Formats: sequence, C-alpha cells, structure tokens
Amino acid sequence: MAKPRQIIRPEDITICESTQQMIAKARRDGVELFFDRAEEVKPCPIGENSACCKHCSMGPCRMNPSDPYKRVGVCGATIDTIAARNFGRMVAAGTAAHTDHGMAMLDLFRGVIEGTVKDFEIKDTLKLNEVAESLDIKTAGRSVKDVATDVYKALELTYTQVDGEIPLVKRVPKKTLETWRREGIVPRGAMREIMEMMHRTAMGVDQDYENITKQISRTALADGWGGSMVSTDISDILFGTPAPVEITVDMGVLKADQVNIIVHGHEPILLEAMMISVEAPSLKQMAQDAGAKGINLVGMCCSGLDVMSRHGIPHAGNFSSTEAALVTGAVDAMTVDIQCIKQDLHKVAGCYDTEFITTNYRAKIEGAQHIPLDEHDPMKCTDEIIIKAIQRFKNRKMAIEIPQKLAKGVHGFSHEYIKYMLGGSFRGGYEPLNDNIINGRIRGVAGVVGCTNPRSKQDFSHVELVKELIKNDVLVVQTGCSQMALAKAGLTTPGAAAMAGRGLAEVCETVGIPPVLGLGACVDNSRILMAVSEMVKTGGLGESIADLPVAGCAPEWMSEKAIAIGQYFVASGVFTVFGHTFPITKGTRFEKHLFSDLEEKGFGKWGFADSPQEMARLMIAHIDKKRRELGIDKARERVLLDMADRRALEATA
Ligand code: NFS
Ligand code: SF4
Repeated sequence: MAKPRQIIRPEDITICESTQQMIAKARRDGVELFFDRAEEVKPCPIGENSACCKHCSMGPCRMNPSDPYKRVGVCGATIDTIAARNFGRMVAAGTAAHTDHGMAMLDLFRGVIEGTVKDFEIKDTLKLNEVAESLDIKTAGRSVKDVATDVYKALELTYTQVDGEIPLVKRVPKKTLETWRREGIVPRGAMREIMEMMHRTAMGVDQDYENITKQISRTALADGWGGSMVSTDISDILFGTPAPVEITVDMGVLKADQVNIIVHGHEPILLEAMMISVEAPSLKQMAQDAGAKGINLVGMCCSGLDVMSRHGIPHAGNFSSTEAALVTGAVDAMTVDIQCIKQDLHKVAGCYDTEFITTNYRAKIEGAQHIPLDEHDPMKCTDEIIIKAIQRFKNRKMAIEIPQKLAKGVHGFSHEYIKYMLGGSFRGGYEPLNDNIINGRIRGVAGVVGCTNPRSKQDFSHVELVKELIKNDVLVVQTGCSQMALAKAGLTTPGAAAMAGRGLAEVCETVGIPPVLGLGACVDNSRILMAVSEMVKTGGLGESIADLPVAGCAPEWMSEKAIAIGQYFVASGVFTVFGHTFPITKGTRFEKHLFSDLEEKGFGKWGFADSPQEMARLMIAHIDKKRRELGIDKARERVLLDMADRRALEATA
C-alpha cells in the first residue's frame, strides 16, 4: 500500500494569508496547485548543481557534484566549462526575454510615430526629451515626431548593432565603462550578444570558463543597459513616467459583486488597452445589465506592477498566487500575455469556470482560448475578453470565497522621482541621498527584487530580509514579485519608517517616503541601474558603481530572467546575493570566479545565502566594507549617540 502523502500545512508553504486560505480551499475542492507538484517533483540533484551537459548527442554527460573533477564529459569538457556554458545559456534566455519584450515596445513606439497605431500616443514628452538628450539627440525647436523618430533609430541599435558600443552606454559612469572596455565586454546589440552566447556555448566552441564568463557579462549588459532599459524608457514615453501613487493590494481587491478581470504577464499594452475598454459605456452597461456593480480590473505579477505604478490599478498578488487567485472562484476572466504564466493556470481556471485567455502570438497554451491582441486594433481583443467575463459573471454557479486581506501602500518611484523627491523641484538631484549616505543616516542602498518560488516559503525571505535591512538603516528599492511581497506585508507605507533604524527613519519622515521604494516591474530594474549611475555621477561616493555602498538580492528567484538580471548587476559593479539555490557546483573554479575573482577585476560579485538573516548579514557587511573604503565609516558612528545603538550596530556588523 502506498504511504499517504505527507500534507504540508499552508502556513509552511507561504506567509501570504490569502494564498494560505486558497491552498486550503483548493485542497477541499480537490484542485492541484504548483505547490503540490513542487513536493512531488524533487529537483534533480545533478541538474540543480548544473553538473550535466546535453549540448550534443555524445552525451548527455553527468558529472558527480560531490566529486566534480573526477570525470569530464565525452568531449573532455570539465565541470567548469559545463557549468559556465549552462549559466551562459540561462543568461542568454533571460536577456532574450527582456529584450524581446523591449522589442515589442519598440514596435509599438514605431507604430505610434508612423501613425499606424492610433489608440496610443506619446504621453510623456518630457521623458522623450530626457531620453533624447541622454542619447545626444537634439530636442530644441524640433517636433515631437522628429525627436521620437531619432530616439527610435538610436534605441533600435540596442538590438541590432553589429559592432561598436550600444548608444545607452552613454549613461554608464565613466570608470565603470572603462572597466568594461578593458575587459572587452561593452555590449553590441542584444541580438548579436545572444547569438554569440548561444554559439560559444555549443559543443566544441568556447571551453575556457573565464572567457565564457566575459560573454556572459556582455550578454547580460545588453539586457540591463539595453533591452530592459529600452523597455522602461518606451513604456514611460507612451504611458507616462510613474510618480508615487497609493495602491491597494492583495486578494481582497477582488469584488464579489463586480465582474473581476485579472491581467497577468509582462507587456503593459494588454492592461493599458484593457483600461480603455473598461471605460466603454456599452460594456459598462452590459455589466450592469448582468447584475454587476461594475468591472473590476486587477493586475498580477509584473503587468500589474507596471500599470499600478502608472495608474493606481489594484494588484492581487505575485507569481506564487496566480493559481490561488483563481481558486477564489471570483475571477470571471484571467488574461495573459507573455512570461511567468504557468501552463496549469488554464487547468485551474477550468476547475472554476473562469475564462482563461492568452493574447500574444508568442505565448499560446495548449487547449486555452486565444484572442490575439493586435496593437493596431487592441480593443477588439480586450472588448471581447470583457464580454466573455461579463457572461461568466452572469452564469456564476460556483460558491465564491474571497480572502478579505487588503493592504495599502505607496508605489511608483521612478529614478526621476527619487531625484525630485529628495531635492524638491528647484534642487532636484541625488545630492541629498548621497549626503545622507555620507553622513551615515542612510547606511547604504539595497535592491531587493525578483520572483517567488514554491521551493521557498512564499514571501518569507523577501519580507524578513527587507525588515532586517531597513532596521540597519539600509534604504531598500524594489521591483517585481518581491515588491508585491513587501506591499502585502504593509512595508510600502510611510508609516513603515517606524520599523527602520533611527537614521533611515529620520530621512523617511523628513521626506515623507516609505523606507521601501517600489520601482515597478522586473524590467524596471533598469531604473535601479540609472539610480546607482546617478549616485556615482553626483559625487562623493567613489568613481564607479563598484565603489558604492550598495548591494542587491533576489531571495526567492526562479526565472532565467533573474539570472540575467543578477549578472548585469554583478557586471555593473554590484554585490548580488541569491537565495535558496544557485545553479553551480560548490567548490569549483567557476564558482570562485563568479563569487570572488570578478570583484578583483573591478566588477561586483555573486553571493549566496540560505536564510534572510544571512543574506542581510552578507549585504550589510559588503555595504560597510564599501563605507570603509570610501572613508565614510567614521561619519556613521557620529549619528549613533547612545551605547545601546552602538551595541546594536556592533551586533549586526
Ligand atoms: Ni521578474 Fe515578472 Fe515575478 Fe520573477 Fe516572473 S513575474 S519579470 S521573473 S516571477 S519577478
Ligand atoms: Fe557531453 Fe561534451 Fe556533448 Fe556536453 S558537449 S554532452 S559534455 S560530449
């Protein structure tokens, strides 16, 4: 007889109470969620250590992770070659995802400029001009169309440029750029870098892990300072640069008496078009006739983050909660575009009669209905989705159960806004931030970003890590599913300053900001690059990004995109810690290369930790090391007046 499967309590799977409640309901309903499969499908111990290669049919070749140099592949490839090639392909895939998303934004931008796309327009001409000037494109006395056309041409090079340096590296601090030039890793167009990465990792090509790592960095930089940055810039130009806005999050945003539509994915166009459609009087009337109090548009994952920062649309939760939201039975339609969309959403939706609709030709799901979104007539798609949702509302049979949890917070801190809020409209700049770092009120800045993962208790590491950081006067900037974890936990309110150390709390209270600043979706990690670049250019904190007292972390990562992001931060000069697992065999030369040698070359480096406390310790130790090197460690001590504070500091150092 088979042993009964051990049932894991929902509170051990996630700290998100809404998701806990829905896991319990799914079990009652007999619906399988990805949490259940994560228990059943154990990670392959060889794959987990990146100790296998299947790049040709002489293999697949498996190494022994506990004795990694005992064997080599049939072709002679060592564990270092194998792991570096695997890592390189993850970076290539992640970079491709961000740059292809950026490419779609460029397609839209081109359509708007040429006039073939009529439902969107250039909303933020200020941003257009800023982007133009950062690319040395003249703006004075020129028409919006002319400037936009030149911006388009320059940004297209971010993808297609076959030789030389992409235009956006003009934004990189001089010394950081010099390091890249010395190492020969200034990116060309992303298409070229991804192609070369794939080529060099094929059987029998680049078999020197250090040389492979150079191309890994170059590819990742084509993402951070290329594809992702273009995506953010174009989204801002077309839909408006975010500014702080109060937002309601968590599953309580679903409404029993309204037509609930969740938009999940990554490209802002679907949700932006949906926002126009829900305002159509005929559809509003149709919803009313069906007995609904209204149409409730809600975001999830990065699509949601993108649009909530710009327009205050409510957000239901992050990656690990997308199935759980369907389990409420209250979702009349879930519509998706690209990336992080679990194939089983279609099946879970089916269990609750929820309409599940894919919209992008690049991302179909077997068996799911597909309504293509054409940017030339986007409302044809979104109107149809709304009509389907209204019909589902009218025919709701299932009992619904909506977790009543809600949290409010302030989000939408673009790097431009950070500049403004700290300096005011007359003195906009990063000086106040740098000054507060130099005088020690703020110890440093940490980016806490990335996914959630069913192999790691949902949201737990994000929340505990951030609490630990702000308690130690580290200002936290966030994107992606991590930002949503903290939003649900209530740390994105100015009141959360009470949980910060005295210095950081003082700055937050003076400026009126939370100690945790949400910058948007995952592609908006490019805003963090811009912020650190501004910090260097403002002066007083060293000459390159690698000199800054900053660190990054993705505690619950799962996507290849996260690896690409981590690598572009490392290559840009940031110490970047990943949690719960890392695709590498411990004790190998490739590990040492990523985790220490890179720093000696003037880059950042990778770190790994299992617990949020350990992640915080590593990050704070790095920040303190940088403060010492900058000679501003003494200043910090002066801020702390009493012995209790001094002891607290010593205890965490
Ligand atoms: Ni980023 Fe966004 Fe979330 Fe991770 Fe997925 S939604 S792009 S990859 S899981 S943060
Ligand atoms: Fe094995 Fe080498 Fe082929 Fe990889 S490339 S599968 S290590 S023979």
